[in-house]
Amino acid sequence: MAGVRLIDVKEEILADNTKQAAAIREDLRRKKTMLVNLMSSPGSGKTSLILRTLDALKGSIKTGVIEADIESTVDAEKVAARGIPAIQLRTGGFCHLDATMVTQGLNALTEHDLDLIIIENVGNLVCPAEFDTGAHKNVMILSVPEGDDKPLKYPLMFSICDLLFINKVDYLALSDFDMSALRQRVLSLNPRIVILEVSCKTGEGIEAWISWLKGEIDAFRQNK
Ligand SMILES: Nc1nc2c(ncn2[C@@H]2O[C@H](COP(=O)(O)OP(=O)(O)OP(=O)(O)O)[C@@H](O)[C@H]2O)c(=O)[nH]1
Ligand SMILES: [Mg+2]
Repeated sequence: MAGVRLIDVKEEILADNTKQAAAIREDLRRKKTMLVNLMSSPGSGKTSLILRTLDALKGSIKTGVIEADIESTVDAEKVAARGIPAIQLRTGGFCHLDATMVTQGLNALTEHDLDLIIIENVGNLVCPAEFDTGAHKNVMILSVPEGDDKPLKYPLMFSICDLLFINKVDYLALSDFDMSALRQRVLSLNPRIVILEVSCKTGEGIEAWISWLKGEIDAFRQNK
């Protein structure tokens, strides 16, 4: 390897991203807009959860949504149909959002003076966990049909989140999903994570989520 210069590009990319994410967090703190980053694998219920959240916050918390997908505008259309400011970021193949992409979404929402912005990250349990988006809170969904072994396979995502939804609990009776094993696996990675069992189909657990979210927004506004 004599004479060969090694440049660790991944570390450089992540370091630049971390700096920009910190700037986003600070800027939004000044504007009193809380940013929540929602992550999960494809189809676990991110958009369903966002729609439930928007319905519950209507009239009390001014909310906007940044949708991110490799292709299509279908998720942003569902949000916009509720009269909520929505931006669709098309990543064109990238499997996660980074702070630069989030900045583009935020710039497109500035006119709305929002209390809360929710990011629906690209459906993926791996890459989004590595890139700080500038969010004040990171939350994730694991749905029952995906299985209780996912914390063993994708530990980073479970380690960095403040809250975990176990969605699609209406499927529990049809499945071998072991809730207590799942909880143990998650809590051994991240003892402080809040775990909520929900169903976006029946509405079970949504009230507990809204109460957690409103508490976090209050604390954020008081700069706690
Ligand atoms: N039975 C059941 N179905 C659900 C639940 N939540 C979501 N779904 C269904 O699961 C499918 C995927 O839900 P989405 O909300 O689109 O999932 P997503 O994570 O946004 O998907 P991507 O954006 O493609 O990654 C839809 O058919 C939903 O109706 C639930 O709690 N129970
Ligand atoms: Mg979606």
